[in-house]
Amino acid sequence: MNWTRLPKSLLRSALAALVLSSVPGFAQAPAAKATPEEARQFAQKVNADLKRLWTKQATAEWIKSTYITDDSERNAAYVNEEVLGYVNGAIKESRRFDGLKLDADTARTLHLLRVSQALPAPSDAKKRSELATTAAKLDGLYGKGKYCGPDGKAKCRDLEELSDVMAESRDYNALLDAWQGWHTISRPMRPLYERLVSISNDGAKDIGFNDLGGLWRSGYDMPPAEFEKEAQRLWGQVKPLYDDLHCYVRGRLAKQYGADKVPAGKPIPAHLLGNMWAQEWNNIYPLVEPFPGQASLDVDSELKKQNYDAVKMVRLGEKFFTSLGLKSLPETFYERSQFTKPRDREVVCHASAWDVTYENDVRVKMCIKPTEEDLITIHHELGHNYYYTYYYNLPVLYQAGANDGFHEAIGDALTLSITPEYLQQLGLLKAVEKNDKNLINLQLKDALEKVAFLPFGLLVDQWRWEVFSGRVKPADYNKSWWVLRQKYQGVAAPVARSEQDFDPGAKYHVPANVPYTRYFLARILQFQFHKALCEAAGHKGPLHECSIYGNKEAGKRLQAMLEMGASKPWPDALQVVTGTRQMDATPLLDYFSPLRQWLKTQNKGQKCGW
Ligand code: X8Z
Ligand code: ZN
Repeated sequence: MNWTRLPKSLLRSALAALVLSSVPGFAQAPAAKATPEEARQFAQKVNADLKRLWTKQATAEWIKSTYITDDSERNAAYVNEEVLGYVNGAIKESRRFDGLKLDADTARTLHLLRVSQALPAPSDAKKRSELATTAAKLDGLYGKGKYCGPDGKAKCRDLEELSDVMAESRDYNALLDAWQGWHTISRPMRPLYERLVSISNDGAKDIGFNDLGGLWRSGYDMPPAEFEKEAQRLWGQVKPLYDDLHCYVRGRLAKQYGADKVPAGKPIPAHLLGNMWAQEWNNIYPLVEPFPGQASLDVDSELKKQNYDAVKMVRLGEKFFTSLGLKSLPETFYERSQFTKPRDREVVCHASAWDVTYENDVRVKMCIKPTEEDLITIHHELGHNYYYTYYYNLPVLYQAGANDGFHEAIGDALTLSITPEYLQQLGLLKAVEKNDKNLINLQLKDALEKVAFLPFGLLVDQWRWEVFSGRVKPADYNKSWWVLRQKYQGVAAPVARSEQDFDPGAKYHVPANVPYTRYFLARILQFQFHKALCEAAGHKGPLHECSIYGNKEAGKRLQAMLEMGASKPWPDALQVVTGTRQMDATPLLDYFSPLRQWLKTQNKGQKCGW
């Protein structure tokens, strides 16, 4: 969950921030004149205290997420209260050192402390407790969400089952039923979410931010307003490519479902793209395959045929990392992880990676199925685990990504090296001849995952930032969500929506309060990493042909960045890998340049846009 630290990510982010103030042991008001040396000692003590407290918290959260009961929820809530109380007190006490000239590490540590929580609570104990309960309820509503048919009498289906329908069905009405069904689970979240926004905004103000969005945007080593512009700049770089992909896919969907259902020049109905949130479109590849009849890119059927089980898939993922000269994961990783969905209890299936003790007690929590999508997610999660495993010797406040987008990008960057040749070596694909048609097929398949995601990655927090700032009022929560989904993604709700609905809540990270811009950044950063690692590996030729599999030089370069954690501003970490200090979508655009040209010819004469 944090995914920059789930455990840190969700934990620290969402929960840890809950109990903010009034902590015994921390002075509430500035006392005697503080010195830089005191600040240094204070930072050290906070790191030591937090390691103990976060370990306690991650332990309780792990148990809760892998065994959801009233008891495990209550147990986790107790610990969260304790941690949140401590963190709030620590932030307040740290203000004694405002204005002092501190050494770089102390200053950075105190800054990281201040922005470490995604859900800050105000000082008022009653509000704090309401916030904690509200956050837990929202989490629970999502985790236990099920749809039992329009009349409530059908067999109840959870998100995993409904997502299978979204991925596999080509029946317009079956898709609509699954989509509408899942979107009913978030209706009861609306009043809770409204309270969450109001109280956590108070909490953010309490520690000196304009609102919670301002706090979230302060984690990027630049002023929040500048970061907002930075995100828009990156979006501007990739939007033309997204628009081309959108136009082509819409044309193909019109052939499948009819131009009355998918009209040219209009947004695409959100339930036809193979994914509950239309965030990644890889599941509809067979419908949009540019050159049918070419070599198959279907890895799923081989995984099933060859009886790949979860552990075998995870070992395969780990082998990619060790092929770069990175170390093996500790044996405890295999003993303690949750790889598959247990049959006898409720668990949180949304994939996450953890270091429970902040000392290399790394784990993943997943409900793995033998699909290519899950194989990719395994690499994504292992990217988090490898970050953990290389920075766990740092003080805990440095045990995080250079920024949260970095943490999300590591595993993904490696998956860009999962080429057809690599899959052939593994026996997961038949030989794919190198020719233009195969290349376009492959690039389109990649783009359905990587490029299609970009606007969604951006808009989730565009919506929350507006909600937190008060520009969007509760009476317009749902309307404003669809305005943004249309504006950025060019998708529309397949049936009329109203303010009875709360569609943002049907996406995990909203009720779980996990910031989302990290995934947008990661989709861009991973191509920068890939390009730089390919250069380190001595690759010559087009970027899309590079695989760093087995290359130790690339591994060394990556390791150097992982070991830094959050100890330096992110441009320093980016420089270690890429030699540059700016986030930049040019490598992504280079990677997809053959596809881009092909899309342009395909779309000629089409009515693109929406
Ligand atoms: O939540 C995740 C990961 C855990 S950090 C599975 N992702 C986002 C999502 O599922 O919405 C990865 C891609 C985007
Ligand atoms: Zn992640």
